[in-house]
Amino acid sequence: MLRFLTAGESHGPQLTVIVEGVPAGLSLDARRDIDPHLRRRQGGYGRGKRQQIEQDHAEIVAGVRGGLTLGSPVALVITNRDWDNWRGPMQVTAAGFKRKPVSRVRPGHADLAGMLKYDLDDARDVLERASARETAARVAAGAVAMALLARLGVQVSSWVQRIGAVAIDWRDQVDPAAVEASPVRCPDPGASERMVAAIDAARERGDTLGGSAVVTASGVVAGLGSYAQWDRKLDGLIAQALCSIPSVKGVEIGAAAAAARSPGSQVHDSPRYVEGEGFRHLSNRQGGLTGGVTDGEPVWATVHFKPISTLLAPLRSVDAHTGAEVNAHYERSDICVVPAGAVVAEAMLGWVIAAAMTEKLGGDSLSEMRRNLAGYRRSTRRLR
Ligand code: EPS
Repeated sequence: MLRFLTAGESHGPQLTVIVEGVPAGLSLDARRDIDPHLRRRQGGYGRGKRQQIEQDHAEIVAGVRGGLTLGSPVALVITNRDWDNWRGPMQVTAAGFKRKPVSRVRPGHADLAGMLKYDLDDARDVLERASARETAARVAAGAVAMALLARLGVQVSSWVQRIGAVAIDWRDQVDPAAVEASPVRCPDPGASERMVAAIDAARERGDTLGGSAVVTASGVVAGLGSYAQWDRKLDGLIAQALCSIPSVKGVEIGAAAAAARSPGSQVHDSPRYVEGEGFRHLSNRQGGLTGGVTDGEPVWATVHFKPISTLLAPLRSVDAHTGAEVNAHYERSDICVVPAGAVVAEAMLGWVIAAAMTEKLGGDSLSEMRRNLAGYRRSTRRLR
């Protein structure tokens, strides 16, 4: 079983990730396989000043020897450079600690719900962990999954479809170079410019913007997941993983919203048998998933992000200590995180697919997985 756990506060010393169940024999190098994804997550037009402080790098501290995974847990550490500025407020020990509680909770942030849940009188105790900083740890875990997926013929990618009111139509072919070249990870240069202008205008107003990103996994074999039990359906697992990303309030598998508006005759993907290739579909509106099981087409989903909840022009809110109506707390913030969120969505989709492949193919060693994949592919090409 593949699983990962993360720990770390946004302004604490470091983020820590433990990835368990990585097969033995996978070549893994942090600078080659993980850091480029961390860098992509840090980018994107509309980020705040924090990203000028951090230069995320993952250090592998367990589970790899001589460049190859051992089959034991892989442990990773990402240092928070900003810790140097927060040693006082974030100190671990009690002696000499002075608390300056944050009580003007932000609408749309976990501040208030977290204080109520854990009986805390300081929103900082909540916001340090309910921070998108945690997504750096997820991207590191996802990068390990993607290193495995690359050896199993799967590629994961993403692109931004909407920022605020600026959107482009859905497309099934996207030039990855155009996405990487865009400051907002949008493959259309004209729309990219309009998105950048929309972010600038939001910044001027002291406001924030959300949007939507498409995330795709290609090269996925048919038969991952299950139609037999609710908690093993892969579409459900993908939706959970993507919806758990901070700011995400909605996930569509395939062309779900369009399907809801259309008659059945225009929605379903007809299968065909292609000699030498096996079963294929003439279209892929179902997002590569039928009945909770992959059908051999690329898996794709659209992730909808709400605008982030820390606004320079603060929203009216409440002081959690006094109950008085006040302006919400503000230190500094991002304006738009959709481009970065798309990279996090890649990590989460890659993670779920890698976990499903490990379950299907046996995950003790990479050689075992590759052998089983080759045998499985042969059997799925047969017309019975
Ligand atoms: C975040 C607030 C900002 C973001 C942070 C998430 O951090 P700070 O409070 O230090 O300015 O930059 O995101 C990251 C640090 C990151 O690496 O993505 C929040 O409140 O969620």
